[in-house]
Amino acid sequence: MSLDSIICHESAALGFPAVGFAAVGPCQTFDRFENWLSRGYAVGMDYLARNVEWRSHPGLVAPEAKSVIVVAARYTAEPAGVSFSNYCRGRDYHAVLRSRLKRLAQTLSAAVLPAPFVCRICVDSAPVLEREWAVRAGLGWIGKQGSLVNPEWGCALFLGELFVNLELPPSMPVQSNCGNCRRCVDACPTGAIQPDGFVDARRCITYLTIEHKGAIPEDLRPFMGTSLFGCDRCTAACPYNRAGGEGILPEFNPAGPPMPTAEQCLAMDDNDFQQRFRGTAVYRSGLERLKRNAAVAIANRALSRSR
Ligand code: B12
Ligand code: SF4
Ligand code: SF4
Repeated sequence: MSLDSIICHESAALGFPAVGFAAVGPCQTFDRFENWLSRGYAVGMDYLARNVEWRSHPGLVAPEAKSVIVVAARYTAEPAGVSFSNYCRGRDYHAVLRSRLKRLAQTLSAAVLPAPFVCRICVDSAPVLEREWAVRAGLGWIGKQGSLVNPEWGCALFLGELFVNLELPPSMPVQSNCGNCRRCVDACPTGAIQPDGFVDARRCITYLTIEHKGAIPEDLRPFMGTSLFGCDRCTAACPYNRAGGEGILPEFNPAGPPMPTAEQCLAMDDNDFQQRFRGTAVYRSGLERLKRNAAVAIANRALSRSR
């Protein structure tokens, strides 16, 4: 079997419904990233403004890499009627994708023997423009809300990469197919999605509930509704998302213990928080922010009842 067939076969066996390859080279949209930063859209995510030029070429983070293997893992896009985004309602995707990519790397290492195999795994863990690499590896196109949209699976996807010292045949690019649709743009309550496709994180509920430190700006609180962690609105709106659970990894299966209500979050102590959220994406953000979000959600609910 050829190396690319081995990778495709093994990726599917590891539960990645989409995989593709791109040759390592300069990033094509680094200027877009710099433009996004210069407009202040990264707001309190200081780590994005550090070592900015590293994102301009993967060779700076993985010097021996010749190709990048990009995989996508599916999570559910179906509205669940809870205030936690679907993407955090299972195990932390960083750990889940990383451990499966390690297995893919082991398979590859054995397949290329006796040649040396060098690789770097990335799941939002290195200064890499992951969406650009997903487009270049033929996994889909950038939708109007800024997400990678796969024609078969939609946009409720996590991305992960393996930078490898192997020459792999680059995948065919996929043509953008949003057409006149603008459901995601219309679904965004805060106007965070700009006409040129940038997301102004200062107005994005995902940023505000997960990354933002300190109080939520008062003018944006009403738009959060009852959101406690993340926001699915622009993802869930996309007609390319597939119904049903096909291809969703068991770790991301939302049929786990019920998510707490805003009142239950407010009543949590550190111990309760650790018990409920250790190993999930919520854990990274901490109890203090969750309680802050819960207070906003409760106030919003009270306000909407009194109207
Ligand atoms: C910072 C960040 C955020 C910020 C800012 C988001 C943003 N749109 O910029 C906040 C906190 C708001 C956020 C929110 C979410 N995020 Co986020 N986030 C990131 C992170 C760490 C960096 C993104 C970044 O650099 N943004 C700056 C902008 C300018 O870059 P960009 O969005 O990557 O856009 C590039 C492409 O669009 C490219 N491009 C545009 N057109 C074209 C055309 C071609 C041909 C090519 C080649 C490239 C290209 O140009 C841009 C610059 O390179 C990445 C992980 C990573 N290291 O890449 C995850 C990541 C983008 N996030 C992800 C997810 C899942 C989300 C949420 C859905 C989570 C949620 N449910 O709450 C939301 C979606 C919000 C949205 N509409 O984007 C996934 C995306 C999966 C996907 N299907 O695209 C990533 C890749 C993490 C992962 N490993 O899975 N996120
Ligand atoms: S995640 Fe929510 S707030 Fe952010 S761009 Fe999408 S719809 Fe708007
Ligand atoms: S909702 Fe429509 S415009 Fe937005 S990404 Fe999906 S197809 Fe494109």
